[in-house]
Amino acid sequence: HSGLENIRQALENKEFVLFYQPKINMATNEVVGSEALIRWQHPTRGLLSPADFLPLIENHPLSVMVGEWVIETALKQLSIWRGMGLNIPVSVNIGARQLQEDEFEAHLTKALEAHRDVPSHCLELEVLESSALEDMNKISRVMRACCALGVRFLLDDFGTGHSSLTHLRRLPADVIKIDQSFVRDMLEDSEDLAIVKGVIALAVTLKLEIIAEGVETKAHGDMLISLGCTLAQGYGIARPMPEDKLPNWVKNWH
Ligand code: G
Ligand code: G
Ligand code: MN
Ligand code: NA
Repeated sequence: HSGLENIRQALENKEFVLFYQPKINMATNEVVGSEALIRWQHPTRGLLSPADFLPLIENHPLSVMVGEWVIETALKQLSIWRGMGLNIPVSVNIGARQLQEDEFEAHLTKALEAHRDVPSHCLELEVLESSALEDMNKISRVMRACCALGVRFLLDDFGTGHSSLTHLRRLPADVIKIDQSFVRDMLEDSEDLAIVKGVIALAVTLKLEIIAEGVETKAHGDMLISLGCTLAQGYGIARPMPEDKLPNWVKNWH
C-alpha cells in the first residue's frame, strides 16, 4: 500500500479527527473561538499530527477531499455546540491549493447550506500566508466570493511569507495571526519584539483584528496586552483538545 492509498482508506474508515484549541480575549477573559486542527487516529501508530501525513498528499486531489472533510466536520461540530448553547466560532486551516480549486466556493456554499442553523460568520478560514499564494488574482477573487457567503478570513503565520504587505493590501482578510515564531522569542529577542510591535501597529492602522499564537507563558500574554494585542491562543491557555473536552473547558475557564 502506498501512503496515498492509506490516506484514502483513513478517510473512508473515519480515522481523521479534529482537535480544537481555544482562543481567548486576555483583557476580558472571554473565549472568542477555537482553531480546528486535524489529527489521524491511526489504528496501530496512535495519534498522528498533520506534519506526519499532510505532506504526503500535498498537490494531490486527496488533499482537496481531506480539506472538504475538515470544513464539513467543523460545521457539524459548530451545529452540535450551538445545540448545547455554546456559540463560539471555529477556524479551519486552508492550504493555498485548496483555495484555488475550481470547486472550492461551490463546496463551501453547499456545506453552509447543509447547516443553516450555523451563522456563516461562525466559520473562519485560516489561510497560510507563508504558503504559495501564487495566483493572487484567483485567490483574491475566491476569497471575495467566500466573504460574500459570510465566512471570515484570517491570514495565518503572518510575517513569515515574503510579500505580507502585498497580501494584506489585496486580500479581504478580517484578522491577522502573528506567527508563533515571533511571539515565542519576543521576550529575549528585540528584533522579534520589533516585528510583533510592527504587525500590531499595521493591524491597528488597517482596522484588522489581531491574534497572537504560541502564547506559552503569562509573561508572553502580559507583553502582548501591553502592546495592544489582547486576542491569544497557545499552550499557556490550552492545548488542542478533542471536541468532547471543549464545552467543559469553556465552562471552567474564567
Ligand atoms: O496542530 P499542529 O501543531 O500539529 O499543526 C501543525 C500544522 O498543520 C499547522 O501549521 C497547521 O496549520 C496545519 N494544519 C492543522 N490542521 C490542518 C488542516 O485541517 N488542514 C491544513 N491544510 N493544515 C492543517
Ligand atoms: O500554522 P498554524 O497556526 O495553523 O499552527 C498551529 C499549530 O501550532 C498547531 O499545531 C498547534 O498545536 C501549535 N501550537 C499552538 N499553540 C502553541 C504553543 O503555545 N506553542 C507551540 N510550540 N505550538 C503551539
Ligand atoms: Mn492555523
Ligand atoms: Na502558525
